[in-house]
Amino acid sequence: MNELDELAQCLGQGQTKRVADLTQQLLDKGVGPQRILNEGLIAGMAVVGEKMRSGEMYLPEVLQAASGMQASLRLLKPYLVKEGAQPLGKILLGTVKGDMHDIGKNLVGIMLQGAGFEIVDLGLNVPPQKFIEAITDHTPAIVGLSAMLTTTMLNMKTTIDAIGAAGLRSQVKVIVGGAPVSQKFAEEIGADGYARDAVLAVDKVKQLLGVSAQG
Ligand code: B1M
Repeated sequence: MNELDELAQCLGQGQTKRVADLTQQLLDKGVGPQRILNEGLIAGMAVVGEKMRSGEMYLPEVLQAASGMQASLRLLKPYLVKEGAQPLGKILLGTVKGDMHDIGKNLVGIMLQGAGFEIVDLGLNVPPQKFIEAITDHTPAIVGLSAMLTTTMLNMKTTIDAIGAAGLRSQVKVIVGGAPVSQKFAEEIGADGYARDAVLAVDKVKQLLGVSAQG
């Protein structure tokens, strides 16, 4: 088995330390962080998702896998983020109210930071009021909402509506993403953009802010 497959397998088995060690070994060997992410971590997490759906894996085991992913992402982050560049704009990020999934949102934050944006991360389970306060405090150009459940994705609309009711909607563009979210849903709830993954989120933010692809 190659080390990327082993990384995916160890992630699914909840071997946090081994996941971190393998990530470091792969980086030391010069394997690119995007490959480690896609062929190791995301591939491993997809298997975890399938096992969760089929009832083969339970919540504590999924949490353990998530902790391995977070440990590995901490090691990958410096390789994915360009330090010292002048920020291209400020992005407010958060997982909407009721939703405890933050790995995808964290990855979106890392990729945006890597592309030169300043990130204000409100974390997970963020109520609309907290987004409103943060827009007032930080004046971001873009607000990014993440949701991973078909139930909590509805809170994206609640959040966008609350931003509108607070009179702040014209000050920010809103992008949405997460496994159950689609372009159609984004349009229905009045978001300005949708991105399927973290790389496309960078493209969408650049497009909305008129920043060149190289920028
Ligand atoms: Co949860 N969970 N979970 N879970 N979990 C899913 C989402 C699920 C699909 C699993 C399944 O059944 N197959 C399912 C949702 C079903 C549905 O609603 N349709 C599910 C369920 C049911 C639940 C609970 C209800 C389980 C229970 O309690 N019985 C519960 C809900 C808790 C809550 O939120 N209130 C629950 C809990 C958890 C844990 C806490 C144990 C853990 C999360 C830990 C954490 O995040 N810190 C967890 C995990 C890990 C998963 C799976 C296995 C993996 C999610 C993940 O991290 N993927 C997931 C199954 C799956 O997705 N295959 C599942 C890796 C990550 C890199 O991808 O998050 O998709 P992802 O992010 C991508 C894109 O979506 C996109 O870019 C990211 C990077 O490319 N993206 C954006 C995300 N946000 C974006 C924002 C953007 C743009 C793009 O712009 C702003």
